Amino acid sequence: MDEPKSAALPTDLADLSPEGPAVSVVFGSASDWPTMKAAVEILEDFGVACEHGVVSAHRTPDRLAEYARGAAGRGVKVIIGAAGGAAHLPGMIAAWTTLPVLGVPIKSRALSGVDSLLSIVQMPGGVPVGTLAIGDAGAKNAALLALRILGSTDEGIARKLDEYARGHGERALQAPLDR
Ligand code: RP5
Repeated sequence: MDEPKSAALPTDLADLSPEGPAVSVVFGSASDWPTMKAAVEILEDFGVACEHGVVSAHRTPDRLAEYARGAAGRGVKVIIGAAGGAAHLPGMIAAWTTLPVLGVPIKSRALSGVDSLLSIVQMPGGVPVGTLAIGDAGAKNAALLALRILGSTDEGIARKLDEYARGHGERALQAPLDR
């Protein structure tokens, strides 16, 4: 059986499949994709269906509202939102939906992602965004955290997460120490 591949979001959201995948990975710009590709790859490795694409809080605000408002109804369970600089994307998604939203601060050119981190983490009480680390580690952990959320009700995913954790534990101990 073919592993599920992540579907790219269409330019016009009217063309979205009415049945969405379990996880959505959206980001503010195509320039965020080199970082966020890692999240999509992990979800694909776990055989979890996802979709990915650009949704910008500032450049496409109507698209953001339409996408976020429709996600739960399409069956999406977790949304990963990544943005850099004035990184309002995950917070605005969390304003439009009660699905769990995980925010990845992109390492920005001007301030190395500290701006992105502070923009994402300082949500007002009542509108939660789970904020990950800046950059590559954040992208990877967002996917793993999404899998842990799904794994709380899906034994197959929980089992794969156990195997994954054992694997990186073994790799950590076997890594050669140069002298
Ligand atoms: C944000 O602005 C994006 O998430 C991106 O990280 C940042 C810079 O975007 P570009 O100018 O590279 O398109 O909205």
